[in-house]
Amino acid sequence: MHLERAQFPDDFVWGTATAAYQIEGAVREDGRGPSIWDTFSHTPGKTHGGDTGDTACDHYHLYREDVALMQGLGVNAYRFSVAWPRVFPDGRTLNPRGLEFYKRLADALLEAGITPWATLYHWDLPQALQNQGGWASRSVVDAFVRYADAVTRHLGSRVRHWITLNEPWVFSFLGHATGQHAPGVRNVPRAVQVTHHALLAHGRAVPVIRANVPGAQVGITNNYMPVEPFSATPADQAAARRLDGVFNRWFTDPLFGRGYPEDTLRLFRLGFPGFLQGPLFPPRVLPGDLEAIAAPLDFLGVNFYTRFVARARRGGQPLGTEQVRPEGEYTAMGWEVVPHALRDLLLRLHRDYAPKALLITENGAAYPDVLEQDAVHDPARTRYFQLHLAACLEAINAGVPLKGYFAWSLLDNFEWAEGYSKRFGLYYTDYPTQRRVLKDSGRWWREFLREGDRVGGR
Ligand code: IFM
Repeated sequence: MHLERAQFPDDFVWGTATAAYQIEGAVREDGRGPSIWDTFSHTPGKTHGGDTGDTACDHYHLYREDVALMQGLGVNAYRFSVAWPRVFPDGRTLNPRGLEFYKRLADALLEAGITPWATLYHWDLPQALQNQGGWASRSVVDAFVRYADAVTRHLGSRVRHWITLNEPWVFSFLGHATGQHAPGVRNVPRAVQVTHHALLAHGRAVPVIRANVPGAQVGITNNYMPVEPFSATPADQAAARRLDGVFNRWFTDPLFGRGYPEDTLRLFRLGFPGFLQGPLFPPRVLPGDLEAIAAPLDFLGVNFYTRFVARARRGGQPLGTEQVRPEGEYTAMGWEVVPHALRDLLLRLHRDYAPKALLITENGAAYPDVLEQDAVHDPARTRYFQLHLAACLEAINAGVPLKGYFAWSLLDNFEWAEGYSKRFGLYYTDYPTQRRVLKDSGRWWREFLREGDRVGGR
């Protein structure tokens, strides 16, 4: 496979991504309050081995070193998230010391010639707001807008690129339906209501961010799960369509002014005869909500890892489908490696929604890395990146306005319910010493990005 940086547009954004709770540690420093992930990870049985983000990668103290690592890789952008509980520890009172950290981080990035891309919400809701109902309560929308306002007013002179939410599907459904993530609720109607509050919080924050940040570029990041039918039978096709509604269209149609998809609304209202009994759980949508959610975006952020192959199955299974796991390559998360699904997804998003720009805000893979004398040999991860970059290139060449790619992740970190057992980094994190070791995949990235410089790719 021939792949070089110069094949991509000159102004392509090349970055790595992380999130606050996954890397920062320092959970009690400078006035930070507890978040739902502190509570959840400290609850016995919720995370692998009882792991918590208390120390994580100690990035709060090592951020300068970490910026130097990015510089070493040759990236021109870095996507991080701001921890809401540092900024509003009790959900109400602004904590200027919390904001200072992000000012220092942004300054270090700018000095290093790396453009900061900030995500406002990557799953760490202040526990104080959860105590008032969290994302299930409509009052969270005002709280989020207030938070977005404070952060962008204070950081807007340094950070121009803003992502409101990371993966609303995940924090809505894994947080409130299956309970695998914080706050660990298992209540499907509540999860559906959460999706609406999340999208509304996003839409209401967009104009506020624009007003605070000169030349702002504002978007949202969805996790996309392309769903393919197991066979061409009408039953399997219908099953795939149902899941596509819940995974993908529910979170994209309203952003682009189409409201919630009718078939998924019907599913939530009535269920499907023979598959799912209803009535179930329509979200409460007030007049004006859908208009707010459809606030124009500068870009759509795409997190892509794998696809879902769906087969119809009556009874028992959620949404009348079961997942088929085809023969093939899988990562340590048990996720199938399917780069063609990324290309097809980008083509579809461009065709169906025509966003001004698309960015891959996360893509990457976990493998069981082993540190051997200061080296980590991870050829499968390098191949994963190469295959997915090739898929991006195919989409670009077919006319998709794909403007950037952020590798997940800069360094191994706290993988939520999986704790530290899953490693996604370009740098290996040796947690006992906090030493970072560049993996072979990171070396490949460094060469790839440098090569582009030599042939004039910047
Ligand atoms: O680590 C997560 C990240 O926080 C959100 N997207 C998926 C990644 C891998 O699971």
